Amino acid sequence: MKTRVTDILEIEYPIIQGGMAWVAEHNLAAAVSNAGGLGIIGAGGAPAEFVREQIRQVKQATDKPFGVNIMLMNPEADAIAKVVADEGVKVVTTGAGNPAKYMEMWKAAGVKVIPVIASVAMAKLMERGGADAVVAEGMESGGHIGSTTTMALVPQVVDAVSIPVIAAGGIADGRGFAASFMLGAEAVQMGTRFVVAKESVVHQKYKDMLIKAKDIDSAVTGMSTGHPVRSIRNKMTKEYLRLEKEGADLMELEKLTLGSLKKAVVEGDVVNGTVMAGQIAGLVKSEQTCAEIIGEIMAQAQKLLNR
Ligand code: TUI
Repeated sequence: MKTRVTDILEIEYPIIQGGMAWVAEHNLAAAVSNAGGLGIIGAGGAPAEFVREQIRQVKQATDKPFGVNIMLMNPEADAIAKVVADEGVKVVTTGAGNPAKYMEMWKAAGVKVIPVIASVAMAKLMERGGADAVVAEGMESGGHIGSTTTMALVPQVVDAVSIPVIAAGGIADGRGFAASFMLGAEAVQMGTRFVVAKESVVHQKYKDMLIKAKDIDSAVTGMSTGHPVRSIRNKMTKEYLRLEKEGADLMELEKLTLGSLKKAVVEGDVVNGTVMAGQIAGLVKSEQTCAEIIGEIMAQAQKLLNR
């Protein structure tokens, strides 16, 4: 299936893996790229040299294009932005901020830039700044989210910009893929489904929690701090939401979330850690290889889109 996104990124299938902090490391990124999608290393809060090492590992494991996601709240974002250009990475996606100050450097290095945005205004700003495409991410997503749903956001972004739009948030199968294309998207980005991929190195307890999750099992913490984050409901989210309701300040709230994603992903502490996942977790039922996931989605989508 050819779209402007598959052309620009030189990939076989218009499926991009989310740049999830701690989760999207070199094994997962290489597996998605080898399966014909775009694998992405999630730099998250990692130091720049760690990201360089991850990039080199993916290069060893695949000749296919792959990307790096830069979480712009990372204090090392400037250094990571340079590493991406130095290492000849083909694609960068950004999250949780405005990447304008890096755009010139990346363009000069021939890097394709795809900011993740959660509003029409930010999409227009990114297009004016030279972005090659945008990921329009709805609030169904896991992790740091905006406030508009995928269903409402994607068509409005599609109408507002002429660069290609990639839909994200609440997509985990061929139906979500086909629906996204009906809204005008030219690719999808998925996170939650790839968290439970066989090649994903997240702790088994994290995968099991997503596989067991039902439609209503996620919660959004941090509404009061301006950094809303969606994760699977657990002891941490209950405590966080209770403190938020009582008007606790940022310092007190951060005690619960400092290092809490690593705690869940690496240590498997799904009680006190942050188990970031999207609302679509209820649809994700088993561990499959990235090739199986992509193959299944493309077959289902093609059948639906041909109807
Ligand atoms: O970035 C994400 N998802 C993330 S980042 C992350 S790491 C983290 N951990 C704990 C607390 C906070 C973050 C986990 N999940 N998605 C892309 C995304 N970007 N969603 C929303 C945005 C966004 C928000 C504001 C993009 C631009 C933006 O602009 C603000 C401005 O005006 O600068």
